[in-house]
Amino acid sequence: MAFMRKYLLPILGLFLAYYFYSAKEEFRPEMLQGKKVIVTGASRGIGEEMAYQLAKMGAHVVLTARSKETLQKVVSHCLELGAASAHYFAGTMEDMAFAEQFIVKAGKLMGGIDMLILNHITSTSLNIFKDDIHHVRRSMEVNFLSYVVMTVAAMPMLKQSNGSLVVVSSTAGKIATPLLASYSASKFALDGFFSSIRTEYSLTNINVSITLCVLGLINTETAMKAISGIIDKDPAPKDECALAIIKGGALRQKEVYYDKSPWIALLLGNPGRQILEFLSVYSYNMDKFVNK
Ligand code: NAP
Ligand code: 4JX
Repeated sequence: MAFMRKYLLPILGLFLAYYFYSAKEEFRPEMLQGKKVIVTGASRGIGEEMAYQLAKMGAHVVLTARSKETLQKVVSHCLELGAASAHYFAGTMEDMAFAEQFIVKAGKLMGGIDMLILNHITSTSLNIFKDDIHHVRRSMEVNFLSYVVMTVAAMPMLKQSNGSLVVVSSTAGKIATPLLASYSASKFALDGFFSSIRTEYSLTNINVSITLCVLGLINTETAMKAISGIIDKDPAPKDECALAIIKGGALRQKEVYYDKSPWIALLLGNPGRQILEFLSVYSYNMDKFVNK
């Protein structure tokens, strides 16, 4: 009890004060003007919406997904909406060589990268997990491993621009979600990996922001088809969701919560985890790793 009164409560107080009173920068669409942005999974759904919003803000965009024809249409629409430039490279994120080469080519084409938005996922239906190991492997490779491969390839360019990495995840990457075990595992993996390297960057003075976007159910065609007849839940709109992701990345926020219910952000904020992460950092001596 004495320990709690002496240490834990003051720390919690300081932490909450910092959280609520630290000056928050306002988002302005001009922040994206002329910026060099990559969006994966951009042929439909939230990725397509993000491409259009970025185009309206005057960004340079390079898009990817598997379907060449659809990407061509999205790129044309981006140019109509005012993109500084718009290009695509089609390929599958099951192929790690494609994932890496895509980043190299996109970086060369734009002369650098300011923001990398990792958004694609492999197709997933709602099912009780029995024995589909192939889907577990594909989910981990497409939804997680390809994100890591692209991050590695983009990091020299993101360091150069003091840029932003944006990782699109889900509430299924924060809480247990029945019927979506493989998908949920791949989204939890994103949190473990990208939150850990975010702390490493902060401790070793690497100025690349990492934003993890925790989305609830969104009204994309894929999602509406997948839940039909199984879940009766009101989805949030994909255009507003796309803007929330871009804003979070531009403002260099650690996490973005976007869901129909405001309770999600409050309940998943997890002050226990934040305090433990904040405190654990003090036992590390990072001298050995700085500037390596
Ligand atoms: P979506 O509409 O199904 O779009 C998925 C995108 O990924 C498409 O552009 C698709 O294009 C691409 N893709 C699929 N397989 C691929 C592969 N093997 N290699 C490369 N690209 C591939 O998805 P969404 O609903 O917008 O979801 C976008 C993000 O939001 C995901 O990270 C998802 O986890 C997250 N999220 C969505 C919801 C929701 O309710 N919609 C909820 C929480 C989180 P091609 O088929 O042409 O390749
Ligand atoms: C069904 C359901 C219910 C998600 C987050 C989520 C994704 C999955 C499964 C959506 C796009 C899709 C197909 C709740 N949540 C979710 N899903 N919360 O990320 N779902 C569906 C729907 C992959 O491609 C509460």
